Amino acid sequence: MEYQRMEYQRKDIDNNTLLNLYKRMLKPRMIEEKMLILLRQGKISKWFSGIGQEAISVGVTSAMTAEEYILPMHRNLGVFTTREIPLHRLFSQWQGKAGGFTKGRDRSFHFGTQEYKIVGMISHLGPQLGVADGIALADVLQNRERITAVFTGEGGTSEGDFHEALNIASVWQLPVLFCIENNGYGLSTPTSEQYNCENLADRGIGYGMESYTIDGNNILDVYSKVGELGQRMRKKPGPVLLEFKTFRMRGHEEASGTKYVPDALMEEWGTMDPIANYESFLKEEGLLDNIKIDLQKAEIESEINEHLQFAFGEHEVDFVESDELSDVYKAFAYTEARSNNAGEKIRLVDAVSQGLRQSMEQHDNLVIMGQDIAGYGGVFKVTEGFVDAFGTSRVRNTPICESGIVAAAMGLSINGMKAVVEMQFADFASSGFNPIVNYLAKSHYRWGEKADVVIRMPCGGDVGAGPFHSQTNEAWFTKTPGLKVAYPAFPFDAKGLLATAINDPNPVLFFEHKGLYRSVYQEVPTGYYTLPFGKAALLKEGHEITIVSYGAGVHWALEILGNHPEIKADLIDLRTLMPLDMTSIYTSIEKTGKLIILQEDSLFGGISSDISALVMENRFEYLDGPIKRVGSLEMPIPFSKRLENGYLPKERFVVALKELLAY
Ligand SMILES: Cc1ncc(C[n+]2csc(CCOP(=O)(O)OP(=O)(O)O)c2C)c(N)n1
Repeated sequence: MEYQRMEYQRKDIDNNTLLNLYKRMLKPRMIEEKMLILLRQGKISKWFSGIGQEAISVGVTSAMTAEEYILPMHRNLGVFTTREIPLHRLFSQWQGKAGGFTKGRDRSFHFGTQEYKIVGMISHLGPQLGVADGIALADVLQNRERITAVFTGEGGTSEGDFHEALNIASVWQLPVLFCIENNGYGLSTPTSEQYNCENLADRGIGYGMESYTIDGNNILDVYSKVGELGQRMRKKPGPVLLEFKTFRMRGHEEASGTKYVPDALMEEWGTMDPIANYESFLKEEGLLDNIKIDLQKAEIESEINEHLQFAFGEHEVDFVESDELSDVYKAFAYTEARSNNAGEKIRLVDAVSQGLRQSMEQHDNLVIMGQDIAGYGGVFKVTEGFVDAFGTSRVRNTPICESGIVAAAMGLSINGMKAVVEMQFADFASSGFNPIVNYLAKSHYRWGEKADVVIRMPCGGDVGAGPFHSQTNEAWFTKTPGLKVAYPAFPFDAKGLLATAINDPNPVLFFEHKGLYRSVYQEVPTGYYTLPFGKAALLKEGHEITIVSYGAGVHWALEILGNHPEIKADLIDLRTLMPLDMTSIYTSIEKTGKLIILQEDSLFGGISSDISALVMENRFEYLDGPIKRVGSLEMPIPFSKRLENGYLPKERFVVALKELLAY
């Protein structure tokens, strides 16, 4: 085929580098050609092709230093090969074998590796853009002169995550290279149905950032531009948006074909193949001839074959339940810290604030992020005065973008820091739900990467705040393996559990009941201390019945028991919901034979249902009556006081308690 001659400008690039760039593009191309054969033979399951887009992956990666993070997508094999990952590891990864990067737990390019400073995508595409922000922020805070590059297709730019990540990077002036690979189609959707502006790079103006449109098939344009930008961004941090124009020469994945792509377009882009054109250029420069090309190809081919044999020889991963379960969380050895200081009587909100402040003193790599948390001190004033103590680098006001900030917290963790994110109200975690349940929760299981992030969740009703400022949404998270969930009811617990949550490298959702913030007082040691997760507290002892609750429910139960001294009950405050202390519940049931569980949230699908099921399965023979669950009604939480009282379970609880006692 005749190749359209592309304009190559070698500038001051030496011959060695010119040839290296060629070899680096050839390698992913040849691997892909091999994979297409294996796919037809049924030896691999799926393939997302980057054929025709190699110049972007190779050009960007070659212009970066080995310690700088890259966050690639599903068509960026050239990133992995340019970072010189041994091919057999990639082959094992694609075959789901143990020698890959995920022990068979995730497919294709869905993995990261700290060793090669690559953080792979999750399927949801967009969240990794915010992760790049966090990685870059960690570099800036630790005065490392580095850039971070993150990739997205043009389809992915339609996600809100794209907007959030670019906006954050610009507001915070983070050294992130946002690389859009505009390859014409997102699955079958052409660009005309994806966005309505001429160039995606033009969006840079709206975000207040520099941006460029680059011929993504021209390796020297890519390499030179990224090299030049990188040099500047390392010295003077700030984001840049790059739109690489290219084309997807094969189907979205191999099975889906390209019927919907006009032939003329395929032909036109076929003449702009990044490797064939570059080959012609190197021949003209006198650096390459057919003999050298054949030699180069033979060398790569034998490397591919040798590594393929190795990967094919590896065993399939066996299912060992304990191995799978033990990798869901990073191992964390709880160490107890005690405070011998005399206590002072403080409110729950003060205890959270104190705990957070003392953790900031303990960990100088801890960063807090949230809306209005800096000078203003947060809407509940938990971080009041923190800026004076720790500065605005570590106590960061954020734009209103929960998803982007949760993703950025993950990026901080990947790059060696700790993060606490304050949701202004727990209700708004829905806007950051995707990265919490898909990114934070699954990273350790997928590729062994911790998510050292605590998300503070001011939650709860009985405050007359209506459907969007009163929810207690812990059940959204207790359902998701990989997350821990704390829900203290008292100042002493809140302070100690928060310190532990921050020490723990796993993601923790930390629920703080707004109704308790300023109504519950307790004597709390003034110094730093920790409390263990998974240990419930037995607040009252009695032989007639076991009451299990957490959060505000504990106080409702205490009030009712206070009004009814004739009821002899064990009252268990769970304190953390994941891990859940079933042992304390079982011990109590063995004594009382009756169980009632009180939760503030609407009943269906909540933790009380699981506690009930577990007791039925494991302590049925001790029960002297049916287990009772009491929760709010199956409806959104209403605003006006009478409606809210009707919704909440407090009054139904007394009735159910008496019924069960009389059973
Ligand atoms: C949130 C989400 N929605 C939909 C999909 C399904 N999906 C996977 S890739 C893709 C197309 C992506 O297009 P683009 O970002 O342009 O990248 P390209 O595949 O063209 O490289 C779609 C729709 C997904 N993975 N995640």
